Amino acid sequence: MIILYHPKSTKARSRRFPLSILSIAAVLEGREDYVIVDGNVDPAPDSTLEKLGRDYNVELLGVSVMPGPQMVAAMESCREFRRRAPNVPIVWGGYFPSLFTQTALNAEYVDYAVRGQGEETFLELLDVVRGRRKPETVQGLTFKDASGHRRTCADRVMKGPDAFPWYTYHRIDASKYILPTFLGRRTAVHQASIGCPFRCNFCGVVSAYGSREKMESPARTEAMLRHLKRTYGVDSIQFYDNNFFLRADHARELAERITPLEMRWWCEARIDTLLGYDDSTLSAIRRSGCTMIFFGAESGSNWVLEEMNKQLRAEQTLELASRIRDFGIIPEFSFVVGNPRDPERDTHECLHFIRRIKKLNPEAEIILQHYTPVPQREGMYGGVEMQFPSTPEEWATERWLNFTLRKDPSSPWLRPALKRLIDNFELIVAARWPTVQDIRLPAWGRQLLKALSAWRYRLKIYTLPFEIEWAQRLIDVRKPRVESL
Ligand code: B12
Repeated sequence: MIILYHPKSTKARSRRFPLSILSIAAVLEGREDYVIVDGNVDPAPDSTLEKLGRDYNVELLGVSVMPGPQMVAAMESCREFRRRAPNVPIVWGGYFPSLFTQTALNAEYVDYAVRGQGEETFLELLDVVRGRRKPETVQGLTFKDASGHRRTCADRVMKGPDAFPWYTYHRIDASKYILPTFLGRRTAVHQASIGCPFRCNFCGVVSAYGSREKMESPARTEAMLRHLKRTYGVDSIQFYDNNFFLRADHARELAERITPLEMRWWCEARIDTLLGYDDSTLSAIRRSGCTMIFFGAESGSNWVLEEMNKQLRAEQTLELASRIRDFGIIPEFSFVVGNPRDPERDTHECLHFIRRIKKLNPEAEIILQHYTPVPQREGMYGGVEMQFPSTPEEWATERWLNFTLRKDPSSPWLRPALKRLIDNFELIVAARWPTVQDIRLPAWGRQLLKALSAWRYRLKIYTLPFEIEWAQRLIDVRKPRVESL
């Protein structure tokens, strides 16, 4: 028996298909005896793991680990599982071991770390634990040898989604993962590509997957969505792709294929890519149900965009904000504010830029994040020198959890007053234009927030917005962005 474990990563109301584990399950289906344990659904996953360990001959525990709270849950469960079943090997896969391979292996309870795409590596690792193959021959694997030394095998060349079987939705209780959002009553998730061809130096994807992107064929995406609609009544989709659109012909074909499904959908895209599409392609995308697109605008200053290696100009963001309005697609622009080279200048320029966007397109939604360097394969830190933790336990401390969640990165270059300015500005913009994504927000709450924030926004008075915080608590405003679900 093989256990695939997806530790708790989010609250029940934000639960989505655990695609990372479903993709490993897909290659085991029909050939191996396996079970999926999802901490987002199972209220006591550690007892389930323990019971499985007792009742079955478990050959391998495969754990999916994303940086942040999921890593903490993985750490606690694995520690406990190792104590109760010391002979069962444990492998970690996902973004945490891909980005922090050595750190993951510094835990006594992690025997193997899988870097990047996991399907084939996991199958080959099964041969290793069954004594049929030497670990050093498995691409994408890092392991501890008999004397405890770390051995890193060559990287695995990534394959496109079409090379692997469909997700095994039938092996989980799908109804638990299909929930209402502003897109529809039954929203599901799908990822129709892997990797990203850009090399923005603040993003972890390039370190985990290299700088290539492989896309699913439009025919397969259509077939999967059709299956989700027919079998589970799904009426809307959130695409997880890091970069949903790469080529106009692909986007056009996909849009035409999925139009008859009448689903509303959300995705992430690049500003420059979309600007390159002609009007008829953008209309086809809209007709196919595209409701909102998340764009990493990152900054309103070209010197910062260059620093981030974003390969984008701020003027392009303004152009897109205005053009996309004609097609009825809501843009959601994300900014990373407080660049360490000159955090004051960056912040002020960025806030000014956001005001220009709002003038061009008041519907545009704004997300502000504090600049947080992302360790890229234990070496580069987005241009900043920082000492990162060397064990999962240290990553689990409050200081580093806050850092990972970008809540309070405690960056030495971000003065508390500047951080407050960023947070207050975000709060006031969010109140002035409450997001359409908040389906729980009553009309009176929307009006109250708008009324309280309008004068502040107009007069640029961002300090001490207590009354808005109070109103948000009163209405129980949450941050219901699809992106952060
Ligand atoms: C969905 C998602 C979430 C969901 C998770 C929902 C769920 N199902 O539980 C939620 C919203 C909770 C979430 C939260 C966060 N996320 Co997130 N998330 C994603 C997203 C969009 C998709 C991940 C996914 O499912 N991909 C599809 C699957 C098929 O791919 P995969 O996960 O890479 O899995 C493959 C391999 O990694 C490997 N693998 C994975 N697991 C396993 C297990 C085994 C045993 C093996 C062998 C292999 C293996 O094989 C798989 C198939 O090839 C990615 C971006 C992206 N598109 O990848 C960001 C991403 C992973 N998230 C990220 C971050 C930063 C976070 C947060 C810290 C953000 C925040 N500020 O709050 C939080 C913390 C999460 C937590 N609680 O610990 C970063 C991670 C990199 C980094 N910078 O550290 C990413 C890459 C986004 C980004 N571009 O920055 N996230």
